Amino acid sequence: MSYPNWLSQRTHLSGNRMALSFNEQEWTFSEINHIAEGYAGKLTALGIQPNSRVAILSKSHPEFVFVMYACLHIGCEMVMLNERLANAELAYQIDDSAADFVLVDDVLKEKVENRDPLLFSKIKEVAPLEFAPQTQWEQDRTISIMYTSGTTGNPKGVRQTAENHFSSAVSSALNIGFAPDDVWLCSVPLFHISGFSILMRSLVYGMGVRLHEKFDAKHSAEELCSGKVTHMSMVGVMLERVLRNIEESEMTVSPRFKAILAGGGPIPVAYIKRADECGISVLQTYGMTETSSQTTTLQSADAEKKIGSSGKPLFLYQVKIDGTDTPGEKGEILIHGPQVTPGYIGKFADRKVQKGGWFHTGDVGYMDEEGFLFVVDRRSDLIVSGGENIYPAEIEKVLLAHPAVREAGVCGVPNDEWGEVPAAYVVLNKEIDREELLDFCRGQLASYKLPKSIKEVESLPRNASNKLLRRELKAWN
Ligand code: S0N
Ligand code: AMP
Ligand code: MG
Ligand code: MG
Ligand code: MG
Repeated sequence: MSYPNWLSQRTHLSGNRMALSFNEQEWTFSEINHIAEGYAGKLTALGIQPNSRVAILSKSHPEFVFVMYACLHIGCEMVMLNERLANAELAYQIDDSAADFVLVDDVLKEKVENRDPLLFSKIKEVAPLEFAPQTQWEQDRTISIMYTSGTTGNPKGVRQTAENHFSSAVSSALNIGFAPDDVWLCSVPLFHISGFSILMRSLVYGMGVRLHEKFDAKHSAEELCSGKVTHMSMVGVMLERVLRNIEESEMTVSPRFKAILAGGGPIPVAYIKRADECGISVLQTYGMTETSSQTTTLQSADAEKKIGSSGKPLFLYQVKIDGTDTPGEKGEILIHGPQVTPGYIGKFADRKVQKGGWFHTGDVGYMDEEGFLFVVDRRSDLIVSGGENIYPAEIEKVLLAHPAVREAGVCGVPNDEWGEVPAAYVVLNKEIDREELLDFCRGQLASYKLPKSIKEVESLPRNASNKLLRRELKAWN
């Protein structure tokens, strides 16, 4: 099975509609398609071909979108790099993905030294070769690869195919609805599925995307009130900041604004109530990189009576609780549907992602009598800080590499701003200044992963087979 090239098809069907807007500039689908074809000719001249694996590191601005759409036209697999990561973390992903090319926004070039990056400025200067876009996209074509942290401390590269993205976009529209003049505000990162899925919806629906280079709560609040946008995706901390801006200003939310899609982690019920007071409907969603964004979403009509729930599965999807059909009984959340990744790449390429046709999320939840999903606990030990995932093992590994550290244990602790943040406990060989230890971590970990506290202890809680008991660490806080 194949799809027609989405960019070409979208241009053919609704070329005059607004595709992208950034600051004061706007591009229609015809314009963006033309620009993307131009970039594709340049990338072809640089040696990029169908099936090339291309890692991309960029800030959120139109050029990033042009480059990605050019890669779509050529038929590349795009490895989406997180600009917040430390150089060592990026190097791991570039190596693990065996990327043929690394395309880099000039302002981020220091992050990928010695990687022979193709800078955006260089791409722009190249004389293009003759280029004809692929006409058909195989359903199982890998469009994007996103790294998600893993229990062992080694991130896993998740494949997201054309079918995954297509079904995700269609299911989202069947749930949320869609009108031709909808505009989705994107200030979540384009390298996460939260942001990338907005581009996929744009191509599939012919919907406009309003792009912000960086999340700025005041700017976002103004957009919600100006009537320029109809939807916005957010994680909890963003929602809180935007609400505070609206509450503290004279502004009111435009009647044109339809909904906030809120996910990436639990959304405190208090935020949803505050949003309601501001006249904003919040659609709470449960999804992940492995499911190309939403799997369940709570309709605004159900928001009040099912507050705290992540809703029901979208039309094409199924969710069940492992080992039980009894409402209220907790267990691992299992997912089935065309949005589920076919698997990982690199080190984890052989790992089976489904058992008996079901993707095992590692998250714990229950269904109520009416089939609404409540997520009660995250995959083992996963810390979600402001929508960014952190596994304790990533931090422990780095701490242990320091000669002064004999043992290290990390767990998540509740935090008002970020939801949860990492806290570290160390057994030392010799005295060391906390700041020195943090500096050591700083070179190897993204700054959001730096432990918010490091406490020295005599020993760490372990079971009979010497396994670290992170749950007990948690209780120490
Ligand atoms: C919340 C954000 C915007 C905060 O970043 P901000 O304020 O721009 O920070 P900076 O100015 O860059 O840095 C200032 C200091 O703050 C630290 N910091 C930044 N972010 C974090 C963080 N997350 N946790 C802890 N600290 C953080 C910096 O390190 C810096 O510190 P110093 O000064 O010490 O260096 C930003 O974090 C953000 O964009 N978060 C959202 C990320 C995201 O989108 N996550 C979702 C990932 N999940 C998915 O994509 C699957 C779910 C999904 O698809 C979805 C999710 C949401 C909505 C819809 C969907 C959907 O299904 O469609
Ligand atoms: P990622 O793929 O990196 O975005 O991580 C997805 C993980 O975030 C899920 O497996 C959950 O652990 C967590 N998560 C996402 N949405 C929710 C939600 N609505 N409630 C609780 N946890 C969530
Ligand atoms: Mg992740
Ligand atoms: Mg107000
Ligand atoms: Mg050591």
